[in-house]
Amino acid sequence: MKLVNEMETQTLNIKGMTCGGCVKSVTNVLQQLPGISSVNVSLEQNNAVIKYDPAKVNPAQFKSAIEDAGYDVV
Ligand SMILES: [Cu+2]
Repeated sequence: MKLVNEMETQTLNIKGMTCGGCVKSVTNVLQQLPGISSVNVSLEQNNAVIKYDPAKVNPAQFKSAIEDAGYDVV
């Protein structure tokens, strides 16, 4: 029997996004990580909802990717 990997969802609050370009930057850096199923970044809510495969990526990588792009995770 083959088990499908269980996806997990994490929401991160982000500080420093001011426009659609910021949303795109954050979305892009997160999508470049391995094991990402979907990324939904909201400027209005200042957050990112990330669906990922915990076998392929460590959630700590989300924070450093966002910070490397110049934003803060709060
Ligand atoms: Cu911007």
